[in-house]
Amino acid sequence: MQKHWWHTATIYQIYPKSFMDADGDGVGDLQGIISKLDYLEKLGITAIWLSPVYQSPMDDNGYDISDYQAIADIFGDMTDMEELLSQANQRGIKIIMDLVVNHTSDEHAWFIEARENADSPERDYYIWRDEPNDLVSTFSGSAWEYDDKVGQYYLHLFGKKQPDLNWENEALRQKIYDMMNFWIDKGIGGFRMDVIDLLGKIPDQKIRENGPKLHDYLKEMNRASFGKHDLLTVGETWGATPEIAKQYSNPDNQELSMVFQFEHIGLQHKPDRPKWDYADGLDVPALKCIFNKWQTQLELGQGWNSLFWNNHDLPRVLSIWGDTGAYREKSAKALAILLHLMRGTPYIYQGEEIGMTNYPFEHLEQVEDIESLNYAAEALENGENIANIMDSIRVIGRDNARTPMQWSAENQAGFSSAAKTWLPVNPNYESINVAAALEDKNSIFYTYQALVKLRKEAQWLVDADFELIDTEEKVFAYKRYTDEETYLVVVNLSDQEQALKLTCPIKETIVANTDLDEVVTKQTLKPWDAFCVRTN
Ligand code: TEU
Repeated sequence: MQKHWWHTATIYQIYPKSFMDADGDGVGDLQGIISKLDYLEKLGITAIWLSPVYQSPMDDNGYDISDYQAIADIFGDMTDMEELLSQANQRGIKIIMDLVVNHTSDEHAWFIEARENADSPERDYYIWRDEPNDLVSTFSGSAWEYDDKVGQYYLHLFGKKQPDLNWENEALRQKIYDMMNFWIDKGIGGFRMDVIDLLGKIPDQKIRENGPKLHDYLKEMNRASFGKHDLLTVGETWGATPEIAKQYSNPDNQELSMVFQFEHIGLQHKPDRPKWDYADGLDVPALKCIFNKWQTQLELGQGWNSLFWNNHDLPRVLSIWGDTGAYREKSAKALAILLHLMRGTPYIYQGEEIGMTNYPFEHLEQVEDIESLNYAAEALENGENIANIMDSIRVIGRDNARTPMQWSAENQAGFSSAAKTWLPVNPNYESINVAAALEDKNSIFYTYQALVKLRKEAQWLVDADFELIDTEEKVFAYKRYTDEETYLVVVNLSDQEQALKLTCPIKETIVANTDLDEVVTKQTLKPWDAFCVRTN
């Protein structure tokens, strides 16, 4: 198998509005990110996945792009972007851009021209129909919006201000590849591809994900842009199975490096229910089955996994699956150890490395996220009571991941000098912040730092096979083994003691959040105990 830099990389996701505000307007910006590169270098990450910074009316915080080759004013300008690239590269950090090409903003010049001029080439860049069908938007309501000027409906699988692009149009596809090359020429490290599995949609047949031409488009995109360079490409694919993930990520297919699969994230809500109908607690046996499937079915050389608990669309993992009370630090380390020692490329979402938690949202007025707001409006219309709606938003709404990064115990958590930030700072910032984490040698931060370093240095993390070990229900244990070595990873995913039979002698401790001697003597795991050892 050809080795790439991203096989041993850990990626750090930045949500620009919430990372660091340098100009004091209450919103994060590029200069803010630049000012924190030393911190990221200390953490040791190889690349930053930068959520969108392009020009945008920010209806969906930048996932609604009005110019792919310009920077949003609130974040800075192209000079700042170039400075970020060069300052990051000097520290050995690559920048992965977010590629949002399923849709544009309705304020993109293409859409404006498409609406105004029936004869323009741009008209066919979007998807128009005389009559809507019953496709619904991910952000509630019909996926079709009537346009007065055109006298037809356009498709929007997300917000009304996010019209879907028509990938059947060859000229449009070429424009996208040209835009990708513009960024590649600037020296970026790759692309994270927003809802990439929707590109092959056939709205008339109500096919959204995994349409028949999807992989042709990706092969074409690969040939026309990143294929000639050693870049990381990761597709966001909510509907991927291991079989589908192999189609994307098998090197022979020349499509993408890897995809984000969301099967484990599906455990956050009740089966076959909308995400708002969240599940109580973590179904550990189900989680084990899912990771076992992905780890064993994406064989080395035939596919590659990405590993994540968090992103900007998800609740904070500690709040939904970990512990935010007495075991906050321990459960954060346990979840990190579980994830980072599997095969794949791990992703850390800003604040995860210091154990940030959900925000205690109480009123709808505190909510910014379009998905949550549209859901609330629809649910209220259907007679749902506001307390239940707020309960769902508090547990699973996207704004939980988007409150400002907590840098210190100072005003606004050191994120901004503004009196009011775009989303409020979590009131727990006085104890949960970067400054405190850096001072404490036992903090979550240093466990992440150790895992990132291990990922760079330990070849077995790439090569070794995975085998799930049968244990107590709430214990997640697996082996990674090569011909020469065997590593054992054991994680207690509960706040109860668990029995453990350690049969092999420990040759070397790789990482642990607990006193291993005690575990061995008592053959018992304390709440949230986690470790990795080499057993031969
Ligand atoms: O997310 C895709 C997507 O489907 C999400 O809306 C997701 O399903 C939802 O948040 C989970 O409930 C991507 C981006 O990551 C997201 O931020 C964008 O809003 C969306 O695409 C549209 O670009």
